[in-house]
Amino acid sequence: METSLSIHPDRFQQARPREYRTPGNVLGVRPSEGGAIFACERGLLHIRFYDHDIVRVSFDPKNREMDARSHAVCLSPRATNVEREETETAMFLHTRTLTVRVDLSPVRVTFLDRKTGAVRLAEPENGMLFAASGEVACRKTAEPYDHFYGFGEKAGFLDKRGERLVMWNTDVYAPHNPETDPLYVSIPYFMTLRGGQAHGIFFDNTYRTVFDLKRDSEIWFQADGGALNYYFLAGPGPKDVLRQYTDLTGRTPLPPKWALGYHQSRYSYETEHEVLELVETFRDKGIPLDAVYLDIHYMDGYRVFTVDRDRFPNFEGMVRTLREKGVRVVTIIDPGVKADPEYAVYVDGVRNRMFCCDVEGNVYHGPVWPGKSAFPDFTSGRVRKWWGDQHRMLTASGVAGIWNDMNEPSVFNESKTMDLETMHDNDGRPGTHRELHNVYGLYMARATYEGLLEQLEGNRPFVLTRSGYAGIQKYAAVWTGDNRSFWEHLQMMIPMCLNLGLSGVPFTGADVGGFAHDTQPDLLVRWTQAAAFTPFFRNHSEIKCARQEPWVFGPRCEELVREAIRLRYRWLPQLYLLMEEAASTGIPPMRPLMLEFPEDPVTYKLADQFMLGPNVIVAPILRPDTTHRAVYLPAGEWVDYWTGERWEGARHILVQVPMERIPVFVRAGSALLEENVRASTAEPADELILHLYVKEGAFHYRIYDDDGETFNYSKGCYFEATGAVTLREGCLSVDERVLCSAWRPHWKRRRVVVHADGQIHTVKWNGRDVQAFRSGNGAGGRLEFDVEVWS
Ligand code: MIG
Repeated sequence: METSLSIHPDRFQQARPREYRTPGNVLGVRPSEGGAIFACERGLLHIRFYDHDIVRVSFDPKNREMDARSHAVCLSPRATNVEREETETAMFLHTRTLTVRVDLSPVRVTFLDRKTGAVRLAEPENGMLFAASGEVACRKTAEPYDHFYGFGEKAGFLDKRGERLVMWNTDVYAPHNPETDPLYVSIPYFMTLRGGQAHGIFFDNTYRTVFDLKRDSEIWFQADGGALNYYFLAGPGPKDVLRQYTDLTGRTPLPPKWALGYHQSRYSYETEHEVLELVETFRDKGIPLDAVYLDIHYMDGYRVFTVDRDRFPNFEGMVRTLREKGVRVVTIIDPGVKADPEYAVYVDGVRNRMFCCDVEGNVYHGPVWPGKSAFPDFTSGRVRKWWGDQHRMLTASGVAGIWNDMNEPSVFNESKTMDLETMHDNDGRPGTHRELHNVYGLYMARATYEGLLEQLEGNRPFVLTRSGYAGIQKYAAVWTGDNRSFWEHLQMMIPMCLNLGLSGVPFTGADVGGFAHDTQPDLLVRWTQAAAFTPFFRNHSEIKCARQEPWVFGPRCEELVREAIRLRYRWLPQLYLLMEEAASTGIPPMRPLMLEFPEDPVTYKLADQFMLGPNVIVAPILRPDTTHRAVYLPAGEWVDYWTGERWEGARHILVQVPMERIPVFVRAGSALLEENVRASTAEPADELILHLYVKEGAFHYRIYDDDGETFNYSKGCYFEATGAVTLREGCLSVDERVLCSAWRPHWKRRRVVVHADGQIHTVKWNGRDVQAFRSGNGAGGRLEFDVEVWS
């Protein structure tokens, strides 16, 4: 807690400007593969295209060419046709879409549109800087109407203009305020929206980095060490930037279906009996459930890869019983290994040099849950393999997913992490913790993912992580850490997940109900309703606060929470379809409106509502005692999911929201998939419901399904169909085509529900007339009919 003393005038000193140096003039240029190398008076500038619309810039004051290795980038440069053009004063590198101009005296880098010659991103004079301390910095020209998104996991609102953001993975239990920074995950990447067009910068530097977006006319990004190494992603649309960024750093593999169900957690469910009873209660009460989490109490004295046999005498049996009930178990694993000479993991780790050491070779120890602990050096492939292998004792018992916590790494000391001089092997290129701190969590998640991949016999791993760096999406889902049961934190969940999604991480969510602080029934209801539409959906709360399972506040609250969870299960095929698209495009299911409507300035800061896919707007209630809210509907026609009422967009509307509802709007001229609700995803869905929100004209839909569990889909074993829907003068026709039927979905019935606002006199399905019946009442005219399941 601070008092007014902290703003005493004597304490307020302007930071002294650093003694920055500049590269000076270019002395010589030579062409290099996919680009060129510029020898400057001080330092070396290396430019290389990774594709026609992705270009890497690396300036190193120590004259090193660009480093071929990256902790995040998995794209090898694609063969790109680069034309070089030299004038007296500048060198131009052209691809078919992008031009990089390098002015020679002094050196300066500008990105331009190849076709129009328009400047996409400019640098002021002295745009590249470095200091004797090893610091590097870059300045770029900003426009007054620029908006900035991404930056991974950040508190506060959607548009980061006016902020100064730090990347240094940090365990923050409290507070999570709009100004709390940094948090657990560092993704030194952002997207600029400039007058409807977008470009991206990925500053691939693992040292502590800072992004200064406070100034009107320029932005800064700066790192404590390493090279000034960044990628310019040319867009031109925001979705193009996301595609380019995820081309570079990878995409989330399709998760198992169960990972998209409802998950229940608590710090901690402490005994076998408690866990079994918990699951029984879900089943008795008809509340769907796919996973239960075991927090640190399941271990023996917080020793990772052990089980407390007093609390869980028949751990394997418990996991098996739960699995039979359709519920998976996810166990927590922290990086800290208890320093205990009678504990095999520690002994083995010390003897085989698996732990981080100082440069002289002494194991680094720091206090965490188990007391004095050592920390595996995940930057080494050898250690990752060893760590991955440890999971066998869990996977052999049937554990289906792993939850990586404390992997910033968090240490209970003054600096909150390991000593900065601690060394990492970094696969043979040793570096300090100062350099590699930000990738510790990334490599732990990778070790876990790769271990599970080997052990789960062809089933898709599920890893949840608290910490990460750019590229974390390849290995894990990310939850936003220790929030609290505050309405403000329900509000903050939306921009936090949206910016993670814009940073390449689609599989995200917050602790539903709030982790710390006692939740309240109305907050739990509203939170569950909102989170039913976030990709990761887990209720979690801490040891010292009130319990928050769906039923603890009595029957009324239980009923509302159950309905919200059931709504999630209805929507599962839609979410799965969107996850499948995210896996191939990088575009997240949960997205800000600006991603779909980059030309509409009303969407630029909008973060109290979001989209699920390209056609659904979700506008949760984010305040107590609120039964109305304003919803912004962008241009187009929108259909109220609950009432069928139609709204012309490009305006705000006021909607009435009773406690049992969450406002949802579907774009007219699009489709939605639903299934019958089940106790868990382990039960096959019997029925697929295709909702067609029609309007005069035509649109397409897509259906996707696979076994939901294995990687067979990647070998072609999936189901895919597309449909073309046309409505003309009361005649509706749908033509559906199966593109792949190597996988046979479980659906036994197929229902089509047509939401229209006018008379439909004829319905044709694949050219044949069908008899549809009218259903529903109120504003929405609905027609329903069944069609044959694909044979
Ligand atoms: O701060 O394992 O964010 O979800 O329940 C304690 C106990 C360490 C922090 C995680 C939280 C988890 C808790 N952990």
